[in-house]
Amino acid sequence: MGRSNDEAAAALEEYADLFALTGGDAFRVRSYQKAAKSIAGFPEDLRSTDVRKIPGVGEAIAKKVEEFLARGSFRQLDDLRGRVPDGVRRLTRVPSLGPKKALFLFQELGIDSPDALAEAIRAGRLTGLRGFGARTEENLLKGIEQMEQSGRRVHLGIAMDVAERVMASLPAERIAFAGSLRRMKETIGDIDVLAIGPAGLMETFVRQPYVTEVIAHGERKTSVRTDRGIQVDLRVVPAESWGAALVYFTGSKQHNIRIREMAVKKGWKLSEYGLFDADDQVIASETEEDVYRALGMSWVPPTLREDGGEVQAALRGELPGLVTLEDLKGDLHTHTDLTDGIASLEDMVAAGAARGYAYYAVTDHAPDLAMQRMTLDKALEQRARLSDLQRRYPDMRLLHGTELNIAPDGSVDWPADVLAGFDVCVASVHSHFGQSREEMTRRFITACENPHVHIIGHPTTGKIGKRPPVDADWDAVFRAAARTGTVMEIDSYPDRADLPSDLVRLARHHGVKFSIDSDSHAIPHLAHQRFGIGIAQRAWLTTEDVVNTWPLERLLAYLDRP
Ligand code: DGT
Ligand code: CA
Ligand code: CA
Ligand code: ZN
Repeated sequence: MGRSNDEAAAALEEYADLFALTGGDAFRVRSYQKAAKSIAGFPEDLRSTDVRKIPGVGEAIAKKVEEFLARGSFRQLDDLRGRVPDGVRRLTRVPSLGPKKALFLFQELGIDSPDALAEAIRAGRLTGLRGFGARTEENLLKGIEQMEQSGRRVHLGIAMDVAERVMASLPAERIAFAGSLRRMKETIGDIDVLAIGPAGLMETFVRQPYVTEVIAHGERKTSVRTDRGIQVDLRVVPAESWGAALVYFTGSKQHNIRIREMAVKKGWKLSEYGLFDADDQVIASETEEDVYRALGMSWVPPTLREDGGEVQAALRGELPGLVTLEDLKGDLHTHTDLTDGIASLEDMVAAGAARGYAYYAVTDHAPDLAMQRMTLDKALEQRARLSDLQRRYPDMRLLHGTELNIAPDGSVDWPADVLAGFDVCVASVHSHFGQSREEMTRRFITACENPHVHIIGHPTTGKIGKRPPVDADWDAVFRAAARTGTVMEIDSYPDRADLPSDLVRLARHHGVKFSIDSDSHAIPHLAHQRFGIGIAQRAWLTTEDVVNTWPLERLLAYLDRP
């Protein structure tokens, strides 16, 4: 996906926000949002396509996009930016606030930024206002805090995009990313790139079009800010210490400290240049394997390097055989344009087949998410189309599924006899995020106990930098999931990353199984499973733990659909 797609989509989304904020027609707001999604998910670069070919892009939007491509903005956007202070726009992004309330606060109380809102809540200025109870105020404060914390960190999808662009733009002899990105953390503070020569590499780097600011410019280390906000540190390292540098800059800091202790115990020194004996003679430095082997350990996969027991396991030669992308045999959570996806059933299925899957589940939304206008008739019609399509794909089993909504009391959309007709039922929370911990826990347990619910989708429902995870007693939820054989999803969509790896590890401890799904709303999203694999590896999962690595028969038996 070309970056002009992402940027144009972001501009349209901003325009939709501002348009809604200034009282614009809700139908048009939706059409801008839809077009933004459509553009972001369009597989070809905008600059080499006729924008009008993209679904959801009519003449008026096409003109705006073309103007955006020509000069980085469009007239109507400039206009609205002029009318709404920047702080108010940031205010709309406070999780659980939303544009209507944000504008109300701005007009009635002059609150013009997230900081100003926090201050007003603490000073009790919102007390007694309609729609702002004590629980709401508490959630708003939590949201503001979360926004500040994650403000400078970006999700893995953005960081990976930037890193790949940086690496492709530099004529290095050897280049790789390290740091939290290589460890596949859910959020990334800055991107660390290591390179070997040639002379002049740093000069080439600072001249790249994605560089918006040069923070530090040296021959060994250069740091820049990029047009996606995130900082990139480029380090040029000597060829003979490539392995030691990779170990050092991959981290984590805690992992480094742990292995440096081992070196010290042997009377050695470990640095970014190598492992050295007491006489400063190099013992190992060229490859990571050499360094770990000299310390008496097997090579540790980067996703495990968090000082979570991996060093002890590597010393004993007992590291787990981690699940890999190649192990995945299918996807159990995907959407089509019948609800909020942008590609047709036929196109999504073809894309799944192109990935070599043994099975592929279509799980469009169910009726309680009223916005999606789903009906039983539409679902059944889709089922018929899917079984027609099946004839074209002898090597891939098509599963007809649905993504149900878990109501506040834990019930789901359809009656049991309708649910029984689906091959796969994913059930997710899409509303009432602010329930108390007790209510939320009960809600999830009730959903797990429903014999027709196979998978809990994006369980914490958090969105990185946008919406905090819901509060639940996860130990109790995971115990219920293990007892009922309910699968917990690892939603690979990088702004969700849900479950996150720490909760996956906890769930695994309770005996829960997982499915690593893309939650695709467009064809390019299918590739997001690689981020879910990162989460799974960080939680030490093997193929035994992940149901969509299993052969079809075993999967169906587990889902109880022989
Ligand atoms: P981030 O950027 O916040 O997402 O996390 P990292 O892990 O990428 O951290 P960063 O960029 O500060 O540093 C990259 C790696 O360099 C880090 O994972 C380990 C190594 N490193 C940095 N500072 C230290 C240090 O003071 N001691 C040791 N042992 N290693 C360090
Ligand atoms: Ca970093
Ligand atoms: Ca760094
Ligand atoms: Zn969902």
